[in-house]
Amino acid sequence: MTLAADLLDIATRIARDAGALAHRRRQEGVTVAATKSAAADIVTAADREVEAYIRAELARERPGDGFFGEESGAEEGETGITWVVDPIDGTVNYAYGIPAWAVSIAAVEGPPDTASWTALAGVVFNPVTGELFRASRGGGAWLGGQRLAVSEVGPAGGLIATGFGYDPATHAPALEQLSRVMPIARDVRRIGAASLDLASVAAGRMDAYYERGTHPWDHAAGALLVAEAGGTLGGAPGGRPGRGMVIAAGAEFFPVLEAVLDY
Ligand code: LIP
Repeated sequence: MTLAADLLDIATRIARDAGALAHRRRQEGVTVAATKSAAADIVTAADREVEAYIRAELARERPGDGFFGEESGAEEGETGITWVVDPIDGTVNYAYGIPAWAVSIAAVEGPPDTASWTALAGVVFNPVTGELFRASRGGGAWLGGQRLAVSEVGPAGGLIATGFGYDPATHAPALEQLSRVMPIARDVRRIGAASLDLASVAAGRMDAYYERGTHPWDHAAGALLVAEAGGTLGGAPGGRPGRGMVIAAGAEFFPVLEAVLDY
């Protein structure tokens, strides 16, 4: 078994168990534990518990690896592999009971920085629908037994997912940008979980996704899904996905979207 396949197996098992735990906690009732960057940016007790569970399981399976998680921070490892984890991506959906949230786990090689890492394995699991999207470097992107491929955009334009983030200062420019996107869009979706938006692009359910302000744990696994499904990814002009921007689409539609974003 290759290293990437081995890491994918570990991520898959842990994401399933972590998702089941989060789902159970959701059914018991959710409490907001704290706010983070803004009043709308919340963390629930379940986010913390589920991340602690994932971190402990990873430490048991692969003791020398690094860890980079949304709720409990970063720890360098000594193997060159870092786990990038969002225990509950789409926390606001989770808190409201909207069934669009996911456990996102990626294993990356190299410095734990979106500008230079190489993603080896990634899993995005929605415990409510039971859908588990997975990819390993060179091994394709999969949903169950179905190999995923990005879509080709028809004459009606792209079905484009986006998000607006929690920083109010970015909302006016984001809306202005959206007005430039509409002419190339069949329609727009704001689902509220970047990992699921990216998984949807990989599965051809969405033609494209873009968003500024997301964190590495929001898009690490999803970006690998898109790449392994034959899609194109970008960030700041000419760069890789990062805080400044994440764009994901099929090869033909990518430059069309990138041009109108004009960021
Ligand atoms: C969320 C993202 C979403 C974005 C939100 C937030 P969280 O992640 O998935 O796309 O619009 O601002 O970053 O906070 O639920 O893990």
